[in-house]
Amino acid sequence: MLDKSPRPAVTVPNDLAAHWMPFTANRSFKKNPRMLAGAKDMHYITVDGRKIIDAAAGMWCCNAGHGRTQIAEAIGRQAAALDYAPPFQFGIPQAFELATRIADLAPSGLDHVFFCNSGSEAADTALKMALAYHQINGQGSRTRLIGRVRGYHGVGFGGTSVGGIVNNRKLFGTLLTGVDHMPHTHFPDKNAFTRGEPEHGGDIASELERIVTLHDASTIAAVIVEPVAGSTGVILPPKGYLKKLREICTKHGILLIFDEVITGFGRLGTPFAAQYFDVMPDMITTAKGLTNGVIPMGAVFVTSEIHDAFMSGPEHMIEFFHGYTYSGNPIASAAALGTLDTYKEEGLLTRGAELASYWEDGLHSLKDCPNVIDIRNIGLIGAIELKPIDGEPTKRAFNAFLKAYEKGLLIRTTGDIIALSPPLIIEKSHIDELFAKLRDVLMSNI
Ligand code: PXG
Repeated sequence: MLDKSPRPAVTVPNDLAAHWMPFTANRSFKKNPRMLAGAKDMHYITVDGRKIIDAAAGMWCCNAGHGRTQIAEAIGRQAAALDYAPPFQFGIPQAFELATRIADLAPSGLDHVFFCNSGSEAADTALKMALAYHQINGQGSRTRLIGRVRGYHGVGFGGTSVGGIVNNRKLFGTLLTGVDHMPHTHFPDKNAFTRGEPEHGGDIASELERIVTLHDASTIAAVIVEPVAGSTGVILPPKGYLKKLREICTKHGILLIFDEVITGFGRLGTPFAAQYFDVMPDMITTAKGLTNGVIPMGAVFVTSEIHDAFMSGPEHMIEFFHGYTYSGNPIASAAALGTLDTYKEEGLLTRGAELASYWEDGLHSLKDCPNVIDIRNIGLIGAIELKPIDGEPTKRAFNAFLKAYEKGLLIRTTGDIIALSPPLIIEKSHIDELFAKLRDVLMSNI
């Protein structure tokens, strides 16, 4: 029998059972929920009115901080004027304007943009484009996709297949066939406590050459990597590594895809990591910071060479059989345009460069705290790796996460690593506050 009795209007529901939360320890959360009710600039407000400083930009997305009126107003105006438009065979001016503006921010050559709704969809879109491109180009034998151990490209079957985090893969069957993985670039023995790009390990890029020799270049479509790996706990590219990958891909006609879902839109102090490292990929995938995290949206940037290869055949025919109901959605496009205006007016896409050394100094000042086995940083990204508790991996970092929340600090943890990626509006005083709180956490017997 359905219970049709009216429910009282409550701010926080008593029953948390129905919502199966993503990437969350559901039972632990529901015993002791962490509920957020508001956010402004650098802070969240909990349902019980506590102020929490955001050291994670939500989850690597709110680069302009929270509660930005320009974005909210752009969304409101767009919802009133045109709420939804079919994106197949129809267009809206905002999506075209947005594509032009973000293509202008991207490294020159990446002149075309395909919209989707998330980083996962961006990864799957880029992989499908790579396969289709080679087919159209008369190289249909190029079907293999190469990812990297500890890589993260979202949770679609494509992204999961090229991804390299075992817990994200192990329960999901055989995934895509014809996928191989390069080794990761984490060498704590040699690079621990490095500031910025690690000195050692760039040569590991030559493992790609070994993989090419094994399968033959004629079977390989694309290589996908995060320029800075985020989800796995911040792994940096050693000096020369990305350039070497580019050289090997170029030599063998393999497309190079940079997954810039976390590095795109200013995280390293340049609009994209490709510019920071001065390495030009054939495609870039983005999401998160594109709309300041406010509305789901992703985008894949491609070179004219790739785009133009599709623009053949009869003109009345669809060129690429791919797309989403919400590709270039009006509200998402408006949110992204409002976000870009905010980034531009406040110089946020390059602000990280000004703050990086102050950030680095604050982060590395935690070196003396107990159980800290590595600290690494680049742009406005930081990571603190903790010594695991014997026999209980991940617990120490999770304890730190809980303790931080208690003390008014929001961080991300993965494995035994604390990852930090604050909004790019952060001030030096916030950096001081954040690391003082974190010191307090690390000193508190976690
Ligand atoms: N690629 C990369 C590089 C990412 O970091 C995705 C793809 C997937 O994006 P969507 O929008 O489908 O979630 C991501 C997502 C973390 C963390 O704590 C990072 C992500 C997601 C969840 C947690 O580092 N990034």
